[in-house]
Amino acid sequence: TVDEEISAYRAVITHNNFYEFGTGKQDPFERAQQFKTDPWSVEISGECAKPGTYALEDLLRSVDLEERIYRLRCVEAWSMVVPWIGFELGTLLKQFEPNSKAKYVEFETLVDPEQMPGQRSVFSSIPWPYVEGLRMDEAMHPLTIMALGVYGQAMPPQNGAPFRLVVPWKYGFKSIKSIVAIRFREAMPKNSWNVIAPGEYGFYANVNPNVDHPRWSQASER
Ligand SMILES: Nc1nc2c(c(=O)[nH]1)N[C@H]1C(S)=C(S)[C@@H](COP(=O)(O)O)O[C@H]1N2
Ligand SMILES: [Mo]
Repeated sequence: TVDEEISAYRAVITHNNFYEFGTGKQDPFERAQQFKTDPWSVEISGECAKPGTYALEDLLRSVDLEERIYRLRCVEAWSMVVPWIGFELGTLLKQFEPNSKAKYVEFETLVDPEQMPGQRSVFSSIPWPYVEGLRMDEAMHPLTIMALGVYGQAMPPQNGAPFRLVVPWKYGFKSIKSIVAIRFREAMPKNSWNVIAPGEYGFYANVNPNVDHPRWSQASER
């Protein structure tokens, strides 16, 4: 829990960043409602003993769901307090038996231009897929969760159904949505926003009000 009031449900499900559905804050809410997330499979690869393509329901068989109330702070300096439903990422990753070369974990979002209008644009803002990554110890940290829902209900599509990462001490762009691939890597993954604007966004992206974004202050949040 956190020492702040939970944000309005309406705000959490209508003010989103999910560029696959457009760059406007309302675009994901308006355009993602028909997004198909069942069946869903996840490809596990890289430095581990049990790579493969797994159906989401098989991955979820042994996880314990719990509610975690976290701040989500976007690097744009707005934030929300969200009651997530999820499970510790570490409990999932251990199932695949990562080896000693697995220094990082890389995540990828679905690419499906038919369903995701933001991926159809010729002037597309991002090279798809959206990619994120964590150092292994960050991925195994008990505060790092995979979320399957908000406010006691299944994840709305605009918030990253069927499951998305939530890392409460990092800027929101690290918390990648609608994950279809998890890769154990020796090399540091090239995360999307670092590739797009290396002068503005790094890999670690830990929330720090004392370090301003090159174009705006991070001292406070809206
Ligand atoms: N695949 C994907 N994941 C994403 C994004 C995105 O555009 N695509 N936006 C990120 C950003 S910038 C933020 S702030 C959070 C927003 O999560 P929310 O819409 O649930 O508040 O999602 C992150 N995950
Ligand atoms: Mo963000």
